[in-house]
Amino acid sequence: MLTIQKYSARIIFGLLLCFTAHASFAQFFFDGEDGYRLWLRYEPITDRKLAKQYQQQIQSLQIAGDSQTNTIIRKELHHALSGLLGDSLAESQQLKNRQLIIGTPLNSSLIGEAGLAEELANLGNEGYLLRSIKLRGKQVTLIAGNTDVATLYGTFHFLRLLQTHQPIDSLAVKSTPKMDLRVLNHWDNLDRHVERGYAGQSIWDWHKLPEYKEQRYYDYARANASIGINGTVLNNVNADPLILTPQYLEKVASLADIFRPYGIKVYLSIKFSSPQLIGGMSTSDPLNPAVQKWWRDKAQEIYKRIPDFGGFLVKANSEGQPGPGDFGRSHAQGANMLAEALEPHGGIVMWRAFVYAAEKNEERSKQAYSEFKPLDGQFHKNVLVQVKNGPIDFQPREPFSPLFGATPQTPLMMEFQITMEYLGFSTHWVYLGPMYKEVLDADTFAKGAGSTVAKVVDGSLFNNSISGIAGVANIGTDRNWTGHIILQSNWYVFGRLAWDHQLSAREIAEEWVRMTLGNDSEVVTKVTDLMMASREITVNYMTPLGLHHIMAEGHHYGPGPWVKDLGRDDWTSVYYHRADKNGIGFDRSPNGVNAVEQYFPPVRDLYTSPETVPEEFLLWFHHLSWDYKTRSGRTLWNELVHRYYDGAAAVGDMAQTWDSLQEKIAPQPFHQIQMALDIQEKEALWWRNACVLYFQSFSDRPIPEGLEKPQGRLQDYIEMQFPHAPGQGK
Ligand code: GCV
Repeated sequence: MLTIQKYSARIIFGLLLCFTAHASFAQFFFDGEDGYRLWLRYEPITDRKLAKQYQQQIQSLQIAGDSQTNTIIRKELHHALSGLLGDSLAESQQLKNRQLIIGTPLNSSLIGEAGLAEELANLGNEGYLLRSIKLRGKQVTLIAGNTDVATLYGTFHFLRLLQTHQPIDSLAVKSTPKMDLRVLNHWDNLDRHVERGYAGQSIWDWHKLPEYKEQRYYDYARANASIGINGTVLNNVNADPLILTPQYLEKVASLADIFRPYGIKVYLSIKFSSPQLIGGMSTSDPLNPAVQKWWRDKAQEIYKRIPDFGGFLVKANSEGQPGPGDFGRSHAQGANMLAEALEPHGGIVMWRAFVYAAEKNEERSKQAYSEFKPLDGQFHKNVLVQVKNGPIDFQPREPFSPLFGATPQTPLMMEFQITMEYLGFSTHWVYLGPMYKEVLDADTFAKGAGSTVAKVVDGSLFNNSISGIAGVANIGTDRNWTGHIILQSNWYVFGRLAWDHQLSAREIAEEWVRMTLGNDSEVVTKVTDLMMASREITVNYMTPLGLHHIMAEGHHYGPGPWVKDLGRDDWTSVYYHRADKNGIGFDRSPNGVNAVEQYFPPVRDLYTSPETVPEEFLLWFHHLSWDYKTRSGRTLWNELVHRYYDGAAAVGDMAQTWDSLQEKIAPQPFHQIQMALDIQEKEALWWRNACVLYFQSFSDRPIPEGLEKPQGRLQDYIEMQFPHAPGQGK
């Protein structure tokens, strides 16, 4: 019945669209496709031949064990298979032909018999095998791992194959995660405001916890488990000390209980001055024995409530946050004090390297390296230093941070931003897979060629005993979780790359499209192509050729290349682009602030000269004349303007391609994405016009031939105000 209603609604919608402009009818359609189900939709496989093949290959289930995780596996499989194939499958504890068998060597004798002992021995606690084999004369499919959670991961892998219409008749998959810690960082405040969040409020309803457990918490855990995310930092790095009070720890424990069977550990951001703020102490000096004891006691209190608590994330001596520097101590001394408190319980410290201070008198991009490189070797074993992908702050494009590769004795955790602080909030279609890959695949040359950032982060380059990656979440209470359905793919690609950074951005995009928008080949090809192009398009209309940090001040919404005269130079735009009548760009070569010296040769040498630096970083590392000849043969001015125009025009093309898919995408997602593209098109033009007019006021050169004049007056752009733009820091 529901299905009939759904399809009639689609037909009526289609008819109406024949007569009506697209913007006016969305509110009438409730087709259930509101984005809430993310990539776990399990829509019926309409290719009957394929559905039949799957049905023949899997005729019954045998799921070993009765732990909470086993129950989750059971429910997920029944839900998924009845959605995909229209039938729920019977479970049987007897071995049958064409059975799907799921278990560990401990809970399933069949897994023990399957001759997989050697392979299982190398899988660790999270890896899994998917195998098509003959067992006691029966043809079966196995999902095997050493733990229940590993088999949950294997189950989601198996379901992904079905959702993306892959063959399952001769499976020989072995999969282990490349990083140990695969963690989301929520910048969520206790009042539910999300710093740099654009998808509604925080999903944690602290007020109603611990008793009231929203369905969303379980669905969040499911979604994370489906892509292998195994940790979550619940609160903002600009931390509220109250999170460590008994009142809040009780709430944290209730979330930890929900997440545990999904293999997800809970972590907390802490305020370094908590001993003073909530402990009644007169100092938070990490070398003070009473302070050390306070943290030891606090750790004990936490582990009593949450035996598998993950540990602490710390933003210290950064952007006004307290830290060990306030007491004349180093970052290592601060981190180690916390590490000692957590160590007996198996917890870890993720200590952020995002530090820069006005009084340092050193260019901002260099400061994290200068601060942390000398501390290499001084951190305890259970400390990871968490480094943002680039040396400044999650810009649309940055070179990789020179810290990657520079600290052989200190495990470095990658910090990516999934939320779109500098990339159009939640209305710009920007798939971040290519950006994450660009950074992970970059070669640091720390130990010669092939020393990629990914190998630093996964611990293989320096044989670190622990490794990790964090993504600043883009999740909120919006029905579709991320404000824009396409941006769900950034949560997805983060998790998939955290598990296996060797996957390509394209294959992950395609997988996501198939699961989220459908397997129609035109949809898959066109949407995947749009996703793959989207990041470069945005770089072009926002910050081409290595420009950076030219967003509006504070909220970072829209262009603000004119921003100057703030409390600190390195918060302004003019500090970063340095446009004047002679040219534009930041000279970070040896003739300037010499940031290139922080990279290993030959990267250093490549970046040193404008002739050899990759053009996408030209103005990041060099200040060049407006008439400098770029690789296209155009002058720098003309090339810059062309990039802005190309970027803005490409959004119009994206919108057209999207429109061509109208018949093939469910009405709600289609319409929502269409409306977002309208906004993006408008804002891309805003970026183009404002930046070109502003930089023209220095270059004093005409708009290149063949391009229309930018619309509007520069002064009007400068005067635009958005006091209530979402996501601002408090
Ligand atoms: C949570 C940038 C953001 C801040 C954020 C900070 C950080 O500066 O604008 O909102 O604070 O990075 O990563 O700590």
